[in-house]
Amino acid sequence: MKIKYLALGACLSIAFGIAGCKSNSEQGKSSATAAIDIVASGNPEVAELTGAPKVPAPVGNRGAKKLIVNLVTTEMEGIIADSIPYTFWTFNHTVPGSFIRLRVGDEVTLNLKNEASSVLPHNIDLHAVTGPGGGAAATSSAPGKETSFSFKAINPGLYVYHCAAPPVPMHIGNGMYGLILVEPEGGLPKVDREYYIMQGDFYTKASAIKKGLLEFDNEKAVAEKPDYVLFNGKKGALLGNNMIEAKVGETVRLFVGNGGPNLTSSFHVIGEIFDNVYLEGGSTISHNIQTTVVPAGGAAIVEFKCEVPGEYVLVDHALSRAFNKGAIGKLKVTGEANPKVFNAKTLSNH
Ligand SMILES: [Cu+2]
Repeated sequence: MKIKYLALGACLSIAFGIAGCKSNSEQGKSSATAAIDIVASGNPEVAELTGAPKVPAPVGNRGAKKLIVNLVTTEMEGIIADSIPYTFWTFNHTVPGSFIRLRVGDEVTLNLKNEASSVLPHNIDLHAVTGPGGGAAATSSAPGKETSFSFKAINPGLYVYHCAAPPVPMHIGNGMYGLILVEPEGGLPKVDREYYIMQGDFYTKASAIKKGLLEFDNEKAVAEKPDYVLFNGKKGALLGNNMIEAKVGETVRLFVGNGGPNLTSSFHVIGEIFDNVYLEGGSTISHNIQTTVVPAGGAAIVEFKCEVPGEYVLVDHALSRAFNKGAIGKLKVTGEANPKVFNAKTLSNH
């Protein structure tokens, strides 16, 4: 009798499990389909864009809008580590490129200008875009030229964008990537602090043109053996005076992306546990996660409350990358000690 009930229970839970899965996937598709019919109102406005680790203001409760996103592609010298210059290729002069923040139903006109001083054509493939190449062919821009296309954001999530001009690994390897967030209707839940962090792997060799300058090394890239693995395009971008900050009692949300071009990140904050992770930047939220996978060309949103003051180390937990190649940063949490949660005791030496 008992066994019969157990079997019946198992059958029912399997049946409901399958039904649940089905309705979830259908839900995702139908919400994207429904988003096509959301009316974006008002005159077009220029979108607020920010450089890492800052993010634009949350969308909150606003309706869908018409937005203009202006991006410029550049080839420029910057510092990769310890005063060492490197020829970066960028969106809006920074690595990663500007953070773009939308809501579902927004209608975006994306203007891409390739600076006249560029040597090569550039373009943009936004993973948030439904359409051929994510916009890559539509935005292919020769030096000095500007292109434009429009799209409607129909799937919520945190997405990577990158240059897709050939050779693509070289354009990405030089820093041509960034994040675009599409918030759901009503916005993401409010938190106290939000930051933009993007990992990338860099392959370098001495420039033949200028002494001391480093440039992209294709052989190392093909072998997937980077010299640097960095957060926000520079060794120490999140260390010293550049640490990100929070106070005890605050909730922190990190928008974490990985430009690659090659390595998958094992993103971890030493001494913290992620209360929430939007897995792969999508709509499934997992809880109590120690380390989350951020694939090349992918993202994750992590959230945690800061209960104890101190310095928390952000790493790619493939730790040689953190301690030998630069994938390390810090979050500084200030405020009252919280001995109920953490209490360090000094013992005598006897
Ligand atoms: Cu490019």
